Amino acid sequence: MFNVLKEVGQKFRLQGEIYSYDTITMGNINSTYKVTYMREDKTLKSYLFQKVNTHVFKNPVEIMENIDRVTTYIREKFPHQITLHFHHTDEGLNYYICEEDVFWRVINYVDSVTFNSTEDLGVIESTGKAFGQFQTQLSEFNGALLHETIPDFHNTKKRLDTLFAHVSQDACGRVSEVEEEIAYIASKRDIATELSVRFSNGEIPKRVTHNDTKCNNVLFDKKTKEPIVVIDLDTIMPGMAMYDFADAVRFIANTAKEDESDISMVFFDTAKFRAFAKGFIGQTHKSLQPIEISNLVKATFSITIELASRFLDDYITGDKYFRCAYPKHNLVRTRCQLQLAKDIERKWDELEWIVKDVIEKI
Ligand code: GN1
Ligand code: MG
Repeated sequence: MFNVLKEVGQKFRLQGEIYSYDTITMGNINSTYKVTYMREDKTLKSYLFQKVNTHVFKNPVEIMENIDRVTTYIREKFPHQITLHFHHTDEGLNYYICEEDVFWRVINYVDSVTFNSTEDLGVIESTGKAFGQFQTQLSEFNGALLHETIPDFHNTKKRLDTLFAHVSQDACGRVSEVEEEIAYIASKRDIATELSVRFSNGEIPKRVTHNDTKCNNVLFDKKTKEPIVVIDLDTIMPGMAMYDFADAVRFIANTAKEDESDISMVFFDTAKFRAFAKGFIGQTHKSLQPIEISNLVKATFSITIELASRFLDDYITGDKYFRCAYPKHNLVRTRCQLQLAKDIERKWDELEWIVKDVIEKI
């Protein structure tokens, strides 16, 4: 690995010699390394080297163009907002494709802390603020300038159609093992796909969205615990604002890990939901339309079913998309997300009431 990192560092004209490097295990798609250089004056400077998964991101150059447009826009319009700094090669590109067709990019490392989970409602509210602010900062950005890098990424209707098509093919002979899961998803198919259908019909505004709003995609200041910057801009595309809200609470309000195998530990925490809603809606209530605010809970349920379907689809088609740590990892992830969806369903009325209450108190 050292030699590869060295070659990549040279391409991006980084100064000094590699002093140390570590693999960062976060993320289910790309591979990330933190590489620290010692410069001539003996100071240390760290970078993130990322190997982009081109099986998932078929057009990585388009992704880099999207990222460039969005970060440049934010930097120009909000000069005090810290944005990610991508390095350029001699050819002026913010990526480097090495001989084996591996796609690399290099970002300045920001000294910070991230949370995979937290009990701190203040941090959760700040996460909501950070994603809400990201949404409002881009509210006047022309979405037509962005490539749809993964078409239909959060098109829940298409995701479920794909799942059921693969269920009938049963290419890996795994369907009999997951009949219960499939039956539950089938019973929720209409309600979970409703918003995506209304979005396709043009009833729901098309906005520039982040599309992967897990709380570990916000960097926080180590001391003040204030958000510094929203990261992981790979999936910035036109989409539904409420799905950004939804994916965030799906992750942050789960009392267990996203891939917890003991599903008796999986619940949807309403206090965490409230804290995130307070932060997010506080930022966005002026720019979002009533149709968006009134569907936040439905969006939360829908995206949870969608992710369960994506994990399940990957499981029955042979685990080609999400990185798996063990053979049934995608099945475990599916069951965990379905358990969460069931708890969201049970608490639906209470969650609707919380959204109303949060809005009244703004
Ligand atoms: C993937 O790799 P990561 O953690 O950034 C996935 C998201 C899922 C998430 C589930 C491009 O994101 O959509 O919500 O896993 N990203 C892509 O953990 O498919
Ligand atoms: Mg991501």
